[in-house]
Amino acid sequence: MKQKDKKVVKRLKENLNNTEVLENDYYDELQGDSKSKSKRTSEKSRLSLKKNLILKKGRIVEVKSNYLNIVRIGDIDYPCSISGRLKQYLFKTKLLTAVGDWVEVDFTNEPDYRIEELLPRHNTLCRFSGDSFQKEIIVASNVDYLVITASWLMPMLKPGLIDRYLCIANINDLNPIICINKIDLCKDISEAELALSYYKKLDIPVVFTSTITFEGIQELKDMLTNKDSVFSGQSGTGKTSLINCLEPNLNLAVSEVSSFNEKGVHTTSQAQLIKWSFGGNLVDTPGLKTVNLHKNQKNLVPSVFPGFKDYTAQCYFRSCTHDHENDCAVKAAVSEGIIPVERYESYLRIMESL
Ligand SMILES: Nc1nc2c(ncn2[C@@H]2O[C@H](COP(=O)(O)OP(=O)(O)O)[C@@H](O)[C@H]2O)c(=O)[nH]1
Ligand SMILES: [Mg+2]
Ligand SMILES: [Zn+2]
Repeated sequence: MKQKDKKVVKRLKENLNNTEVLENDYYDELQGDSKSKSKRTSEKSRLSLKKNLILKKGRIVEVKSNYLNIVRIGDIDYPCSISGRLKQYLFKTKLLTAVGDWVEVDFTNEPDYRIEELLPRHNTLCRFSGDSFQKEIIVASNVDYLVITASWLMPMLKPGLIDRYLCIANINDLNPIICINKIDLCKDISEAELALSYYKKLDIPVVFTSTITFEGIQELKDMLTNKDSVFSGQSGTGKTSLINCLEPNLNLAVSEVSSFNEKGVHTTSQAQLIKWSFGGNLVDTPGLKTVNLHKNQKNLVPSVFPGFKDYTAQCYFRSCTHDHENDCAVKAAVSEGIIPVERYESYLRIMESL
């Protein structure tokens, strides 16, 4: 154990003097990414679960703080605290729980509702704190779709940005949907089809929409029905308009709230799970503009870049970066015209930026 970690463990032990936790458990929590951490937490917490609790399964729809979570059980939202037992396993994460988490709530001391168990997360959508620590922050968990929102014009379609979001979707285990909005501004639809053909060939769902002519709105709604989705994309592409179009009654404060208010004071702008009337949920995440690729994820990009997966296995070097290496299946596919050179250049730009 590193000296620095030893100090942290000592301090944590002092804070938790009533609880029995193995030193290894502390060390565990200092390691690994949020996803594996949450899995371990869930496993360990189950081992020490108290008896005779009245547990009901629910889903976190809002995280107000580490002390107050809103949990939806059936159709009712309950304010819940987190049991001390659970906290001890989660101490190293900035926020213990995330919107979208499935949890078990104890009703023994009603109306003092307490989260006693965190069920394993299927996936987590993470971003990295802006400060120099670049700490991983879970924006939401158990999300089905990342709706990558771009506009045909104003702002102009940037396939390079779509590539970046597709990498993020792959890394986070989210299913992508590419939504090209403002299609009313496209004079010739075959141009748009051509621009997106690479992704369509990869079986990534692409939908062309307009919140003015309503083209594609029903198609998008059908895709999102009974699923949990998060919209992400450059500002001005029409995310708020699309959401209000899908759910006119919502009239969202779809919050592109920056994390600083006018006075420059930091406001917590947490995610929220909002029910669609047609089934499923919208994950409204004010901070999602900052979802980004982290430099520690650079080694993943050669395999998660859209369309590269099948080639990566055929490269001579197992950790081929498809750049300077000989015998590279990706570069071969580019020279044969199977992978468009624009996509390959986009890949190189992403790699260079990390
Ligand atoms: N032409 C056109 N403009 C749109 C469409 N959807 C949204 N807009 C406009 O694009 C601008 C940005 O929309 P907004 O929903 O705020 O984008 P957001 O920043 O991604 O949430 C607004 O002026 C909208 O009126 C569309 O389908 N076609
Ligand atoms: Mg908006
Ligand atoms: Zn290669």
